[in-house]
Amino acid sequence: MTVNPTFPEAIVADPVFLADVRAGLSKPNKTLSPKYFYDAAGSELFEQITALPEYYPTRTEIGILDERGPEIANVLPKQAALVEFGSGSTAKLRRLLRHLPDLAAYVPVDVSGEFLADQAKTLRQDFPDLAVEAVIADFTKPFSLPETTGMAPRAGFFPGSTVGNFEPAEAEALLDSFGEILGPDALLILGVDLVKDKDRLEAAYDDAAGVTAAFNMNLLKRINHELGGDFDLDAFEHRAVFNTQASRIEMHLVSRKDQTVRIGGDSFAFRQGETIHTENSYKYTLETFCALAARAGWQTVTVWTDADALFSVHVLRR
Ligand code: AVJ
Repeated sequence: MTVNPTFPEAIVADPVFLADVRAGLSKPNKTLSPKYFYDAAGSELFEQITALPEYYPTRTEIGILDERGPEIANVLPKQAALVEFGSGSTAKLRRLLRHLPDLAAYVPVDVSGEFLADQAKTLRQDFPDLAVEAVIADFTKPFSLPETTGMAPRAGFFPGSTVGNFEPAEAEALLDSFGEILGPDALLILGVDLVKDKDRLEAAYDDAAGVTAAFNMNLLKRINHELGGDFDLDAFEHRAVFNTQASRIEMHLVSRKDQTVRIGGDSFAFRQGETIHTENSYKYTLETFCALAARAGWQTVTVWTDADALFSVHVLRR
């Protein structure tokens, strides 16, 4: 989204968003990319999701990071640069930083420049000795680390099971690319959600308060707002199912009736019950994830889980 600075209300359609929406809704099995969930409203809804009783990943991962902070500090070389791929909120990083007084630099990487600038500012206030070197980039594409990180040993941080948003083959390519970006001998600390009971998984993505439903529906709101779409929000509903075969939670928006939706000059027909597949969230076992990491050239140094084995934190080395 580009906001005209003179007229903050005048939203100029993002041509890439438009092209992606057109392409996704033109397929026989309609799709929209989960990366479009995160405008300001969507990011706020995601923050609310992380606090839901059903959504165990965030609090479980934070529990593991708190408990294992001293061990993470031991395995990280002194004066390392920590590169966070997609630095949504700094909540997890802040927990880690309490244990890492010797970190030379923190390099948050995110596509949202505005968000990054805000974060960097408050982090610098709270951790005056830490060099914060924000990089505006899409972490799924190659990018260079700031020169100032120089020869510092590198560690990557990829929490939140964001890796689960990628197809396993893409996740493998992504981890390989992280290795290329970080350079030889790097470490990578990442959070990975684990396979578990289907009911528990589905509840985490279809909460009683309807926050995840609102998060999913926000995609349609964005299309209406930013691309001039005319989605009737009452004519779609949220669905989350665990696809056991593929080992992934799938989120869909289901058309409640036969209908046609217009976006700009285009129209898209929906049959009753037809869905837009908006997100996959892959769930791994410790074995399947370690094998994926190994295929991407990463050796597992340590894996921790919580007592109920809901979530895992992996430390990998290239
Ligand atoms: C941010 C991708 C880790 O898959 O659990 C939460 C996104 N979607 N509820 C996840 C999400 C619906 C989340 N990730």
